Amino acid sequence: MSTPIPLSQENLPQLSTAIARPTYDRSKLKTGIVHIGVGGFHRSHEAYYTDALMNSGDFSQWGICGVGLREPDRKIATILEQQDYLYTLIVRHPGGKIENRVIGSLVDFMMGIDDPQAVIDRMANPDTKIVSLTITEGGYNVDADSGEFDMANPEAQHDLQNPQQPKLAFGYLTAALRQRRDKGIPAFTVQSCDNIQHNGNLTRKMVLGFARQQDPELAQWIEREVCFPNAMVDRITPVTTAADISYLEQEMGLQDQWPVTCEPFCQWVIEDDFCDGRPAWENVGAQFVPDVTPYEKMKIRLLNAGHSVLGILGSIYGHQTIDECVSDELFATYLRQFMDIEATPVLDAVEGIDLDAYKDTLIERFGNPNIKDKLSRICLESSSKLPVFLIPTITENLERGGSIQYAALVIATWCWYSDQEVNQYNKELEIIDGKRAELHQAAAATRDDPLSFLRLTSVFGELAKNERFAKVYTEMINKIYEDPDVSLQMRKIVK
Ligand code: CS2
Repeated sequence: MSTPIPLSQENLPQLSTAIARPTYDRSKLKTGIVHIGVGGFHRSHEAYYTDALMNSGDFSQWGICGVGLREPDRKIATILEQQDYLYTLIVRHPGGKIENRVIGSLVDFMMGIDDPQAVIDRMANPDTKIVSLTITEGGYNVDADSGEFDMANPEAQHDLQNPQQPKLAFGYLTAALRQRRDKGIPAFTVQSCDNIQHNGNLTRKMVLGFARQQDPELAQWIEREVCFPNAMVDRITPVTTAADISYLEQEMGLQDQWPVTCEPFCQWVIEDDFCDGRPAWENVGAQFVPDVTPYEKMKIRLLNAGHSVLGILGSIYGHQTIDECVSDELFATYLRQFMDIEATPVLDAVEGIDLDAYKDTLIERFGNPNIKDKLSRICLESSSKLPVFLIPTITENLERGGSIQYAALVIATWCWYSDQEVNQYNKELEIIDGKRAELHQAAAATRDDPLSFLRLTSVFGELAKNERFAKVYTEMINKIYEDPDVSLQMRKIVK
């Protein structure tokens, strides 16, 4: 077999015809979007939609400049630069069909730590109309007790003292908006693409929380001028593996150092609230609606929470991936009943959406055998995810006297998981969580105090004080500490 062709602008014409590629002239692209957090999800979602729009003919002003704020972003920065900011999206269908597409909408990448002023200048450039973010649920710097911007974070203090050398996204946004105001340039839109309910409102709250500390007048200007649209984002995007890279090399003759694999399903529901123009993403499948609330709640409480249910229970049981979980009948039944009995009764109706059909689709998507979505990715940063995805369902069910046991078992299992950090076969779990030490410490005290884990109010709020929950949870804790085979408890719960 011949040597694979390295991905670059120059080599595009030589690629196999089985790989779709940009049909537009990338050299004509201006940077209209600056994006912080160029992970797999940005590349399978916003950059994908924007590339599709460019292929449809609307291409010149919406090129994307990626920004990395931290040292671990250097790897993607280096690879993208070597590949002229091109990468391959490998869309894997459940039946085995694969679509390969080189995405051309990214046109530049900057590392904040190398030259923060250059990033601020790029954001402040009048060509930039939108600064978008995927900084993960934990990246919003929310103080868990007050719900306000956490000024106690040393990086926030740093940004306060060093406005032109920020570390946090909020420091950058504030510095760039100040520059625009001072130069009479209209404000850009700040667009969150993270999985958080009312992600735009939260972003506004955090930007204003920081800006008020630094410059109250600027904060007033931001409040008046900047739009923060809320949006629901969706596309399952597992972590890229060595097998994805060698698939392209061996079967497509293409050498791409960091492609992205994803499922065919893709959804983006956005509130049409942009202060300096926007791409016509509706022409390539995005939906603009007056209020995203019901859509985001449905997605977070069913898809993301469903993932977490399988992720925590499946990890302890010894499953490796989401599709492996749903091909196990007990797990599939448990998931569906969690969705029907606990998540759905506390959801609002979504006009035009059949919730039963949505849940059927979710189970099909989770079952896609070609998307090997690892449970370690699902459980990554659970301490930021569960308070958003799962705990509100429990709290609302407690208020209305609804069922709580499906979710309670997940929390009790998470305690054992955090305490032991192995699965039931004593195999070490891959745990990446900013609160790992705190979770471990709280969970390790369980034998003396069964509620010790639940008393972590920064994660669970006041759940430990709810008598009904505490009782159900304690019984489950006792059982799991007797025998960590979670299937025994799951069998008792499913109907
Ligand atoms: C997952 C999400 O990480 C998680 O918890 O549930 O990354 C999920 O795959 C995406 O939200 C799908 O849109």
